[in-house]
Amino acid sequence: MGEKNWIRLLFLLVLSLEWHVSSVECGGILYPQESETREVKSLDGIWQFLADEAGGEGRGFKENWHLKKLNELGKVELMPVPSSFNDITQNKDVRDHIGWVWYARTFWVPQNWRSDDRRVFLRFGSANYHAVVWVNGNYATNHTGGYLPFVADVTKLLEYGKENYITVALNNTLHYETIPQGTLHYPSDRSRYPEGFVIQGYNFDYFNFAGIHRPVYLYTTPPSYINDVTIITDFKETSNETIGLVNFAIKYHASSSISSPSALSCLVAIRDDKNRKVGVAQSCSDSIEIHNAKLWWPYLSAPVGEKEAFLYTLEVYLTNSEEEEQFEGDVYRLKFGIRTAQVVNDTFLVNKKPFYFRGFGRHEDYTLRGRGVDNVMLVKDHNLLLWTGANSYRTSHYPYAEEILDLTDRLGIVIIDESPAIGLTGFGEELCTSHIQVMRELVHRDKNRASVLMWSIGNEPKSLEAPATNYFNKVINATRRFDKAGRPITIVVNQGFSNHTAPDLDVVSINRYFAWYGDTGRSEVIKLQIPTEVKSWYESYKKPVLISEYGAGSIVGMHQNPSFVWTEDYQTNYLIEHFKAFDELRKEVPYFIGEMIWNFADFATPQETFRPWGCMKGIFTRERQPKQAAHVVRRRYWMLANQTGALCDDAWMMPTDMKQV
Ligand code: BDP
Repeated sequence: MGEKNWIRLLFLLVLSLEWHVSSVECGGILYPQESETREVKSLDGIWQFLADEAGGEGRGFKENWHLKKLNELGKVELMPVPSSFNDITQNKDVRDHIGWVWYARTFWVPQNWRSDDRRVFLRFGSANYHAVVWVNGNYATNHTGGYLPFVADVTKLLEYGKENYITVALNNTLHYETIPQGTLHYPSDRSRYPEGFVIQGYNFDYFNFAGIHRPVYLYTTPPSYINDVTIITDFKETSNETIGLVNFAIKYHASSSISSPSALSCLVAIRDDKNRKVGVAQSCSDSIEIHNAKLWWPYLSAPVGEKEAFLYTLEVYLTNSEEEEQFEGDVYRLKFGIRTAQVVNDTFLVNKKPFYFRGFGRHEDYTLRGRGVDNVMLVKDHNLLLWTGANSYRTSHYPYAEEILDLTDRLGIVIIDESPAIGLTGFGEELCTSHIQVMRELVHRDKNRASVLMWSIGNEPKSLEAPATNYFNKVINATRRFDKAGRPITIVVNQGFSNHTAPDLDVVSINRYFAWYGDTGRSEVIKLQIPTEVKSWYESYKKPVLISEYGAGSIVGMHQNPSFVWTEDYQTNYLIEHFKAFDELRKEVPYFIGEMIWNFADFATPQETFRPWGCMKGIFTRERQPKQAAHVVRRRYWMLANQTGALCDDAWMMPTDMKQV
């Protein structure tokens, strides 16, 4: 089947289902949370899994698999959720599968969830890339694009006090109009290729993991419920205190039993880390001033005596009574930080102070689990980040799990939040519509995150193609409309823009691999080429410049002196040469705003001949053990923390083991 027919078929399949807008509408995507009025039940665990025929439309939709039990249709595999499915089974066809796969499981819904004063929602943190969901054989929802959450009201689909059955059909194919893009190729010469042989091409170098990657929850709300919360913060300094300004807007759904939506009102309280009320309002949209406010400072940058990453809680009561104690409504609590991020005079300011990014590009990539959320890996990764002294990373090359952003909010790690738009080409209308939809969903999910301080529209588009500038202007303008907080916006580029007309970016982020892909092994060029490059980008676009990627691969345990490519020695030497170049630039120009190493850890790539198994540019191995370079990076990042920290206090600005060296 040709690619066009396949796309049409997918389109028709989806249209033939009752298209449910809940997943694309913005609202109702608050993270499931228990409260006085809400219950949460996890559907994570071991599901049944069946891969459909590879490459085409498969049998599942034609044969209505959603009306049957998966284990009656074929030999099912055991599949953990959350996880990518690729590395779990012993079956090569599953690892490399292209097309539909089916997941199913049973679950119980308690009898006491059946009542007129409850609604039940089903929420997926993400499923890559196209998911269709049924509950007890009835269509519930669908979502396209992966990496972002989607939710469906399943109140009427559930059987209460009984066993229920959920089925998910998931397709991992990428097309020219999806974000990210891909191509499908079906070689037809049967003397060379077997029936069903399909090749999925794409413009990225990471393994195309797929599966139900993030937690699946059922949660309840009252019939009238809090549907969305937006918090925008600012602050002002007086001679003796910092006053935090917290603007908030609550959206709610009013049940049909309420005489009028205006019968509902909001009681809002802000609580500090000791659960003390520090501000209140009686409105669903207002501004609260917090006296002696504590700001959210990035890791290792809080002024002496202040905490990093201070978080407040916005506590929202939706009520139809005046009294909090007797309210009949909903309660939701959201953590937030008071901080600002702006680009002013070519400088990136956090809380009105210059911020220098020292960090990494990363991947959600773990042995066996692929991109599946895993608390062990999450905590380990962030412990390693703190150990290096890094203050930031980019969610290259897609939005990361909400559970990860919970940690960065808590730890003060600044996030450049990237969309899954990688390697874009063509820049047609349909692609633009998908891209704007992804940005809408991304901003909606992450708009209240203390740690998210810049949006990245995408990575390494073919930006020299003439329509790119206009295309990106549309996506950027849409993103500015979505993010009422006005965070700065970047695109990560490795080519310029045609006619030197950059879209309306705030920061130019560039990926550069001098002495790796070009002048391989000649690290002496770095200290010339890096400053020349950064200055020429600034001259062209007059925007602050961030080096968002630079790096060299190394095979752990491989050494050679004088250094040689792929050895740990070369990786170390290559990074040190960059550090010298960055220091020169930092002395010379104000618009050079940061350095991010590619990559934090080694990660899986597709099977290819020029890489030994994966991308080996990590300063940690895929098992999260340090390579030689990690120690050198750590020295640099702690030194930078000392130079750029708001106020230096040697007692806390250097880990003890480093002071002894
Ligand atoms: C850059 C990409 C990144 C790659 C890296 C590399 O942004 O995803 O992994 O190159 O080649 O172009 O290692």
